[in-house]
Amino acid sequence: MKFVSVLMLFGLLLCQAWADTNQYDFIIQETPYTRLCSTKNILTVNGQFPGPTIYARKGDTVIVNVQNQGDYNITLHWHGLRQPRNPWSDGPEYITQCPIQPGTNFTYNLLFSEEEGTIWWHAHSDWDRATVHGAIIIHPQENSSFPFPTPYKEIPIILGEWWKSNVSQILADALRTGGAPNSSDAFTINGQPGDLYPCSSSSTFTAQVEYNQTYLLRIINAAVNNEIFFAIAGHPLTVVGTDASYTKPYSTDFIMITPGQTFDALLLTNATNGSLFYIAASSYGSATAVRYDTTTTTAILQYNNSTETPILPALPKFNDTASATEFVAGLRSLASDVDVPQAVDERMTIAVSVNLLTCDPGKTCGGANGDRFAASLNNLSFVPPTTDILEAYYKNISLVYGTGFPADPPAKFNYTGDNLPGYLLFPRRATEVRVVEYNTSLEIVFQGTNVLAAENHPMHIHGYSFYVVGRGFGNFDEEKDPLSYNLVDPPIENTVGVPKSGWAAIRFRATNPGVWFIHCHVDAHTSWGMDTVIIVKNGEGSNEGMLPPPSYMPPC
Ligand SMILES: *[C@@H]1O[C@H](CO)[C@@H](O)[C@H](O)[C@H]1NC(C)=O
Ligand SMILES: *[C@@H]1O[C@H](CO)[C@@H](O)[C@H](O)[C@H]1NC(C)=O
Ligand SMILES: *[C@@H]1O[C@H](CO)[C@@H](O)[C@H](O)[C@H]1NC(C)=O
Ligand SMILES: *[C@@H]1O[C@H](CO)[C@@H](O)[C@H](O)[C@H]1NC(C)=O
Ligand SMILES: *[C@@H]1O[C@H](CO)[C@@H](O)[C@H](O)[C@H]1NC(C)=O
Ligand SMILES: *[C@@H]1O[C@H](CO)[C@@H](O)[C@H](O)[C@H]1NC(C)=O
Ligand SMILES: *[C@@H]1O[C@H](CO)[C@@H](O)[C@H](O)[C@H]1NC(C)=O
Ligand SMILES: *[C@@H]1O[C@H](CO)[C@@H](O)[C@H](O)[C@H]1NC(C)=O
Ligand SMILES: *[C@@H]1O[C@H](CO)[C@@H](O)[C@H](O)[C@H]1NC(C)=O
Ligand SMILES: *[C@@H]1O[C@H](CO)[C@@H](O)[C@H](O)[C@H]1NC(C)=O
Ligand SMILES: *[C@@H]1O[C@H](CO)[C@@H](O)[C@H](O)[C@H]1NC(C)=O
Ligand SMILES: *[C@@H]1O[C@H](CO)[C@@H](O)[C@H](O)[C@H]1NC(C)=O
Ligand SMILES: [Cu+2]
Repeated sequence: MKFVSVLMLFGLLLCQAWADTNQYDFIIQETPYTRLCSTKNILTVNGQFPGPTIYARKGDTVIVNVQNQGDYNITLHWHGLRQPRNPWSDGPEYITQCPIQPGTNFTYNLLFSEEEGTIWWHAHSDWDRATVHGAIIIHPQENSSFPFPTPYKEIPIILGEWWKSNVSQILADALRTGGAPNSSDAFTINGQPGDLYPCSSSSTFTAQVEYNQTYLLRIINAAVNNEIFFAIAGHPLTVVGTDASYTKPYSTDFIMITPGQTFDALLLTNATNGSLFYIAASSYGSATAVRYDTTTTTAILQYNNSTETPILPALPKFNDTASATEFVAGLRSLASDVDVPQAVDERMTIAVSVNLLTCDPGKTCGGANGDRFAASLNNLSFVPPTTDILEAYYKNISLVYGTGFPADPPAKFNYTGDNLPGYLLFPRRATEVRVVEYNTSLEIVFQGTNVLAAENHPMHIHGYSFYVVGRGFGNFDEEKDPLSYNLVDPPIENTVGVPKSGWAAIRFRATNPGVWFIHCHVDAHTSWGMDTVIIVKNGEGSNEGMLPPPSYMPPC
């Protein structure tokens, strides 16, 4: 009798697990799309731009079968998904896998754990993510609820960036000449540039809303190279989450969102006067002397089928660092008892720089001073290997990477000083990783520098979310700055905007073994080498080691 009931219980659990296992088929293909008066083929998933939304509940497992029917090598990444012990499905090309080559398939296993809220998926090969991306919406577990009254409806807002010409060509040209990639021709909201661009007004995204309801906006910055200011005319927003982690409700007239980040925000539809309201976004471009796309994308918030002329919100100016800073300073995690490491086993300082590489003799390159643009972390400009680092680590294949990524900048200098010496411009090219023991309590201070050009860099870590315990301008002061850390309720993020000419300090405990990419989420900077990798070793316990690889990984 007892035996039978145990079996039944097991059966129920299996059923439960099965019911929570969702499967998606993603077909990568070239699809014609018309924007800004011209038609071109773009790479899509299932013909959609943005791509399909993945829905999950906290703790689910989701399987995504990818068939590459396009002409390019591609990989997909599940941005902000911790993937406990499972770097095999993380996705960055030549870091955790070799690409899915045209005409082949690969299956990703998405392991959801602590995340609840909004994250997203995107291609992680070259700049394919410009059009190959979509939302991942993680609802509370069955029978649990949001930590705020259940919203009436949800509205996804995916911010993107559009080039009239072939994005692969933009990247290829930039890498060939060493110059800056052409800036985009438009921003998009849910794939549409909006009324302020030619030929776009008939296809502007419109959110139909009812009066006096609360909507949950799931805002994702999928733009390739731009941080973005976002606002809705006449409607303040209440931020309740970022990067799939809840925040204390925070009322604001606008948000600043870096590439890679997400915000969940509540919108109360309180307009009574019959207007139409623009939802609008434009660049926060913090570097001087860099050409940004300064256009504004719009969507429409419409009540009662109103057809008035829409009202534009007041967005901060593209170079308004003060507004960007003020917004970010207000973010706090919801719980005040979050598990922030109070002590640190290991501290790293990572200097984040835009650099130059010497042009080949006798040639003139497209970067500053006739040299090539480059970028670095701790003066190392990352060179992607041709075999993926995860495989090399797992199988002990030598000469793929080194373990010499330094815990500190190789030479201290006045990182945010003016008129820095010229030798700082030229980094060393290498494929170096940092090896970290399991369960290390790690602090990383990302120190922005004024080498070549200072700007805000959105630093992203795969396989982890982290506590953003401090941010500031100027050089990080090891004595003074930790005194003002927030070790009580810092926001939990997977991408942190390191202030222009400033620093950001993060903490996390290294309990997710694997090979995890760390990089600036501005793709131009990623391509220039503003990247590195941490390898977190296995722990001793039975649940502290990397999962075995799946039976099939794409070959190099
Ligand atoms: C990819 O998957 C599809 C559908 O499961 C299958 O028909 C096809 O044969 C697979 N292709 C390859 C190259 O494995
Ligand atoms: C949710 O609640 C319903 C009704 O009380 C119950 O039947 C179901 O088993 C619960 N689900 C979970 C996952 O607890
Ligand atoms: C886009 O550019 C890439 C890189 O040069 C090239 O391989 C590809 O054929 C181009 N695609 C189209 C549709 O022209
Ligand atoms: C990039 O911009 C330059 C200058 O405007 C233009 O000549 C070139 O064709 C552009 N490249 C692409 C791929 O559109
Ligand atoms: C708005 O809705 C709330 C509850 O949902 C209700 O209490 C309130 O009276 C409504 N206000 C108006 C002006 O309809
Ligand atoms: C409606 O309200 C908005 C926001 O309060 C305001 O900007 C706009 O001018 C008003 N429109 C009319 C027609 O009164
Ligand atoms: C909605 O309410 C907020 C205050 O909570 C106010 O600032 C805003 O102007 C109102 N919006 C409209 C369109 O009336
Ligand atoms: C929309 O209609 C509702 C009632 O149907 C009204 O209370 C509200 O003021 C209207 N809002 C706008 C913006 O027209
Ligand atoms: C808006 O238009 C649709 C379609 O014409 C209609 O069904 C709906 O009732 C209208 N809503 C309002 C609030 O007038
Ligand atoms: C922003 O740019 C404008 C020119 O467009 C300039 O006048 C202003 O000084 C800049 N502000 C900052 C804070 O750099
Ligand atoms: C670093 O440079 C800044 C700006 O030029 C200057 O104000 C500061 O005094 C310098 N700090 C040191 C330690 O030299
Ligand atoms: C595609 O990936 C394979 C395996 O790494 C590589 O050999 C090949 O050069 C790649 N093709 C392109 C166009 O990058
Ligand atoms: Cu950057």
